Amino acid sequence: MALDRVKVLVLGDSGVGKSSLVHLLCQNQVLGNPSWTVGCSVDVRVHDYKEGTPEEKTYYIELWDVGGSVGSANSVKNTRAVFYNAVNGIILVHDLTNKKSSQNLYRWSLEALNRDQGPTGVLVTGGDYDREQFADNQLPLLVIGTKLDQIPEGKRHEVLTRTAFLAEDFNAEEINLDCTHLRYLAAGSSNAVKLSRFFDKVIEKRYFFRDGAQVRPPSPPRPAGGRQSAGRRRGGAGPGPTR
Ligand SMILES: Nc1nc2c(ncn2[C@@H]2O[C@H](COP(=O)(O)OP(=O)(O)OP(=O)(O)O)[C@@H](O)[C@H]2O)c(=O)[nH]1
Ligand SMILES: [Mg+2]
Repeated sequence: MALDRVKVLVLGDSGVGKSSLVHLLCQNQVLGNPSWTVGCSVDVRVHDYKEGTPEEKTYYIELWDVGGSVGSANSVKNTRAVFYNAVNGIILVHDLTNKKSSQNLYRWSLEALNRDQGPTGVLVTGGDYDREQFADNQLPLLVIGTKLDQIPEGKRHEVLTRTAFLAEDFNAEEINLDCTHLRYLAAGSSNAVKLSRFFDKVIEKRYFFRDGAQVRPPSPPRPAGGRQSAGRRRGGAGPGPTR
């Protein structure tokens, strides 16, 4: 039986670790030797909505890993715009060792939400962020900081305080991790719980709610003694990596 699916964009500057993260999420493996993503690469994670409850149901989460090569030139942005249709959620990825990559998340999100242009077509934000631009945003967002392993112990507090503010700006939960180790997303960990909550939210917005009102009841309960399926992933699905 075909599963319902949702589309989640994975956005951020080139080199922050988007492909590494997606590989971890979908293949449950560390990506050995990543190269630049050209265009977009799609991979799929199998997610159990409300796992362990009577409403549990399995969905495909399509993760659209958009190459982060710089470009706010209209031609580059227009090329990326084809990936921004019918999006159900966005994972914003930044490199904890690189402040600029954090700042640029404002631009990435505004670009994907198509709010970065004034009526004149001029870019409204030059890195300056206006909270109001997100006031009516309904799309679930998640902020993920990578390369936690590269932050010296003594600087962690400062860096993590900064990223907490960043996530607050987006009204999003945040996860900070090292994409070169599986343990950061281990089943049952607080990161895994946050991730699962985010995907549940994306599914709810897509399938169960419109403008805050329920449009479709959650699926009927499963028979008692449902499957054990924590953090399952499906390999090699979707159009596959483009590299
Ligand atoms: N130490 C460390 N290295 C990481 C981490 N995440 C990613 N990297 C490395 O950072 C480099 C870039 O990672 P990618 O996953 O290719 O980055 P990307 O965001 O997909 O880049 P583009 O495809 O160009 O947009 C690779 O060498 C990764 O191995 C991390 O958490 N810790
Ligand atoms: Mg990539």
